[in-house]
Amino acid sequence: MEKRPMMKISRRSFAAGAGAVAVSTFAIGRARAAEFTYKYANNLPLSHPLNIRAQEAANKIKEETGGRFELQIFPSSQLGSDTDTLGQIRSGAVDFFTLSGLILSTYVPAASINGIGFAFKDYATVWKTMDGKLGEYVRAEIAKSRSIIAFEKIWDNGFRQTTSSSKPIATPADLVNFKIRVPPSPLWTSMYRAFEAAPTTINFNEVYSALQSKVVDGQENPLAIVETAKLYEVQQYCSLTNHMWDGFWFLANRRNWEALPENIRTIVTKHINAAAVAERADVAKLTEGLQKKLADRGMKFNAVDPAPFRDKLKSAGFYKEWKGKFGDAAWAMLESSVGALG
Ligand code: X2X
Repeated sequence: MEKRPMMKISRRSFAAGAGAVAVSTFAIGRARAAEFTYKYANNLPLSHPLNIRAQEAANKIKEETGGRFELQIFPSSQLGSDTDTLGQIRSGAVDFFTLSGLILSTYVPAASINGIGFAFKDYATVWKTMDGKLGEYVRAEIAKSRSIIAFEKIWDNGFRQTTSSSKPIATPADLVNFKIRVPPSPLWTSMYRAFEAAPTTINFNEVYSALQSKVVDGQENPLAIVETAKLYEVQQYCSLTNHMWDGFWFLANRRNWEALPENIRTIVTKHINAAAVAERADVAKLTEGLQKKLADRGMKFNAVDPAPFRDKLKSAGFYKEWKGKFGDAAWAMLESSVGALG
């Protein structure tokens, strides 16, 4: 077969050709820039299952929308504290935000109802409740705000445990005057006041340094947070109080959400809700091995009998106070799932 003559290319035409390739590549690159780039903020470390599943969902959404929609994830309170970011999701400066209902309650009071102390005894009850009527009720209350909406499936934060740099918490007496950090939420402050503790409101992005500098002696969070936020470096004791189950609503700024084409919203909704359900399983699996892992890191664990703590909240009028705040109908919905409280 006759060989094709080698083409003689002048230096000038080679440069022009290379330049053309570069421009077209750039142009293609530009062409691939998403039509919709939305910002999602959260307060958790990149290593937490929430961020792992969120990134997986973002990749699936980009692929299924043919590159039209890009979800940019900003973990670890990069765009501001929870309090700041709640203002940003309301204004639309941020498009999505995962936030505990108890912190959201500063804007939507009903959203803290799942945080009632010792309400949930296990995960089966949590999901029956949050994927059922009470979850539906809270999302409807969030929608009434007009500026934000919540996706159907709440993400798992977990059952909260009490950590300390000074002592184990074994009975309610150990909480008296205990300097404990709480997230910015009236219910959290109210519960620790009922225990006669000394609660200090601190956003999560400042918790590590507050514990390190002994501004507070303790805090309370699920083991997955104690691990991924490395709180074991500044806390020596972990008391298994299981005093609250907490979750993260995946919130959207309503105006920015409704500006998306319906077919894009359908794809985003599908993958975000699927990610929430997968994250729940991840947190449960991660938590299984964490007590041993954290003990190996030097944390001292103690089991806790919840009954005296519940009795203390009852005698302090905590349950009565919050039944009055949430109203009889919402309280009845909660008790129909978890049993009589207080
Ligand atoms: O602030 C906390 O303690 C955290 C991370 O659990 C919440 O977002 C409620």
